[in-house]
Amino acid sequence: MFKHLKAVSGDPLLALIVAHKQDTNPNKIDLGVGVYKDDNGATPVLSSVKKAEAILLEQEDSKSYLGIYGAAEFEAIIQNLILGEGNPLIASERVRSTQTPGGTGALKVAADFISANLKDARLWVSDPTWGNHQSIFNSAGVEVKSYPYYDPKTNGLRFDDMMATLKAEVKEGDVLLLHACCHNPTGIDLQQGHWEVLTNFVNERGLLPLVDAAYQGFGDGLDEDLAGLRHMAANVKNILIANSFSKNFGIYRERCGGLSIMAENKDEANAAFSIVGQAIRANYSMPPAHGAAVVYTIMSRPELKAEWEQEVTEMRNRINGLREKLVAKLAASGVSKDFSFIKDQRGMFSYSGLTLEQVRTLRSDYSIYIADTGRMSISGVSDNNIDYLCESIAKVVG
Ligand code: PLP
Ligand code: TYF
Repeated sequence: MFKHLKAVSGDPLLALIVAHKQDTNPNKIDLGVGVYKDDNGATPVLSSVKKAEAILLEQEDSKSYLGIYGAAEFEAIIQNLILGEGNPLIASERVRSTQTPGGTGALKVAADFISANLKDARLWVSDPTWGNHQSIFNSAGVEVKSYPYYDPKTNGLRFDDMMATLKAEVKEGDVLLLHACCHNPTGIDLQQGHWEVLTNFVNERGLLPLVDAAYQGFGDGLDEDLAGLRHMAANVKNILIANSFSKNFGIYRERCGGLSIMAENKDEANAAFSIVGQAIRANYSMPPAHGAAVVYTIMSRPELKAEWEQEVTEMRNRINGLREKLVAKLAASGVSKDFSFIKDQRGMFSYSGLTLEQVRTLRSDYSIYIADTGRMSISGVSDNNIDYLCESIAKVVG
C-alpha cells in the first residue's frame, strides 16, 4: 500500500533546532526558529502565565467538551486585544471571533472557509513570506500567488513594485494576506501610509484582506503594532484576522490563537461565523482549552494583565536593544557590509542579507545556526555570544 511513497523533507526551520541541539561546540549559537529567548538562551514560562496556571490548577472543575469555538468568554478577549478595547467595531457586532489551535489553526480554518465559500479566490502573499502560508492554503486547494515585498538591494520594502503587481494582476474576490507587524521572515513592516493605500486598494478592487497577527507586542507596542490593521478594519466591509498567542504569551506548545471574521452587519457576521464553525468541526472539532484559559485568566485580572504587559515590554525592549548592539558591534568588527538596516527592522526576525554560502559557512565552521534565507532570529543573540557572532560574521563576509 505504501511502497510508492517517497519521504518528503520536513520544515527546514524545525530541522535547524535539531542540528543545533546535536552540535557539541560550546560556542554554538541558535538564531534559527522564531522562539523568544532570554539573555541566558532560555525560553522560560512567563511569570504571569505561571500565576494564571496556579489559579487554574486550583479552580478548574471540569474537562468536559467546550464546543467548536472554544470558551465563549474568550471571544471578547480576542477582540479587545486585536481591535483594541472600546473599538466601535466590537459594539457593532460585525465581528465574530473563535479560539483556534494557534495562529496556524486560524489560518487553516480561514483557508478552508475561503476554499469552500469564495469560489476561484486566489491568495496573494508577500515574497517572501512564512513558509507555512503556502502549504496551508495549497492543502486547502487555494491557489497561492505572490507580490513583490523585499528588496535585497536596499534591504527594504518594494512598495511601488508590490502595488504595481497587485494592480495589474488581482481579480475581484481575491484574498490579500498581510502581516500585521513584525514581518516573518524579513522584519520589514508596512508603515501607516502603506496601510492607508492598501485599504483604499482593497475597497476599489473588491478584495478580502486576511491579516496574520502572530507577533503583536514585539515591534513597538501592543497597540502600536496593530495600528495599520485597525485602520484597515475600520474602513473595509470585510476582513479576516488570524492571530497567535504563542509568542506574546510564550505559550507556543499550548496551541492558542484566534480567527476573527468581520462582515457588513451582525446577521451576515453570524451566518459567516456558523460556516467557520463547520470548517472547525471538520478539522479538529474544537480547540485545546489550556492556552486560552491561561490567556483569559491573565486578561481578566488587572494585576496579572499589568504584569503580562510588562513582560511583553521586556521581551520587545530586549530585542530592539539587541538590534542596536548588533549594528554597533558589526560596524566595529570592521565588516565590509553596512548592517545598519537591522535596527530599522521590527520583531523576532532580521533578514540579514547573508548569502546561502555565508550562512552555510557560519553553520559548518562556527556553529552559528541561521536559516538558509539569511533570516536571523534576533533574541538568540545575547551579551555572552554577541562578540563571537559579530567576529564570525566579519570573518565570513570579509
Ligand atoms: N503566522 C506567522 C507569520 C508566524 O510566524 C507564525 C509562527 O509560528 C504563525 C503564524 C503561527 O503561529 P502558531 O505557533 O500560533 O501556530
Ligand atoms: O518562522 C518561525 O520560525 C516561527 C516558528 O513549521 C515556526 O513561525 C516555524 C516553522 C513551523 C512552525 C513554526
